[in-house]
Amino acid sequence: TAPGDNKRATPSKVDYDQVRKSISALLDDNNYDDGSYGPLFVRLGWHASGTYSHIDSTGGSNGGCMRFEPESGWGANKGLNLARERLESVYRAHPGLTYADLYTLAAVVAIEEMGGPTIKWRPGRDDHKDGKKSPADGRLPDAAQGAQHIRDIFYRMGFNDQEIVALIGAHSLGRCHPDRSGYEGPWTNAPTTFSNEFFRLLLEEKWQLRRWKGPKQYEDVKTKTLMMLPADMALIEDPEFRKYVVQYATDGDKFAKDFAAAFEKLLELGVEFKTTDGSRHGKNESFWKRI
Ligand code: DDH
Repeated sequence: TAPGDNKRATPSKVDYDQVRKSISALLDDNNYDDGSYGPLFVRLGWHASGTYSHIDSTGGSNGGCMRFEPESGWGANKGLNLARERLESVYRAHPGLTYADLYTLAAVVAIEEMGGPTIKWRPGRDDHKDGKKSPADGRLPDAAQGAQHIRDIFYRMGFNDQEIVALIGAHSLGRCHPDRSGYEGPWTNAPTTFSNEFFRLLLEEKWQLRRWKGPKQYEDVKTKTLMMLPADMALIEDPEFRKYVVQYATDGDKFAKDFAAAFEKLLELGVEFKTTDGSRHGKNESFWKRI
């Protein structure tokens, strides 16, 4: 080989087990939120991917464009700069790793480390050099809206009602921050543990409008410490969504399994993987085993 050929490692040379370990080491921090960056990493992977439209095949996690304007400045992405900054050391330690792969793998590792299911993940996302290919703002869901809006947003990505409910079960994790979204508080009593608690609480607690100066949100009548967004309440108000809320509230294993499948699909929207057999979209089991 000519001198200099191997200066930059190719993605297949990246040791993704080591990348996973580097991400895991960044999760815990007693001075941050509930003691973990995990929920923020999950939101990062979701917002990187959730811009996809199957109508014109734009958006999605490929490109890693959230690190550039305009996506970095979108209201919906407020606070995610903290996740990207925290992951910067991982990017630097692994030549050949792309931001686009890193943002999605961070979400996968966070879910697994917080007790969630194993999610199939594979590398292959490219980084764009700027944010020129980012779609216009407005592709991520608005928490103030209801079932119709949720369907508009997620059908555009190619999801059905069951997948939508499973995905939003990620609100078992994390909390709302007044300086980011304007909303306040956690959904569950264990915001750093992946579980079906979000669905159980939706059905089992009584929810009332919170009286405060902030945006319209709900609080549990009993303790007033937990919250629901209007868009969360839509999952029990809409009969079709509610059917799946009931299923997942009673069967945590089914939720974990369906979530893993839907989240894997989410992270791959719009990504053209170059597989070893030359096919572009094919799922290549042996490739997964190698990473
Ligand atoms: Fe979400 N989410 N999300 N969400 N989300 C917020 C936080 C987190 C909506 C609104 C909000 C998903 C779907 C929806 C996570 C994961 C996922 C916040 C608070 C708002 C508002 C942000 C802040 O103030 O810090 C709406 C609306 C929807 C919808 O679909 C209708 C999905 C699909 C996921 C996913 O991961 C698959 C996570 C995790 C958080 C907690 C972040 C944190 O910092 O903690």
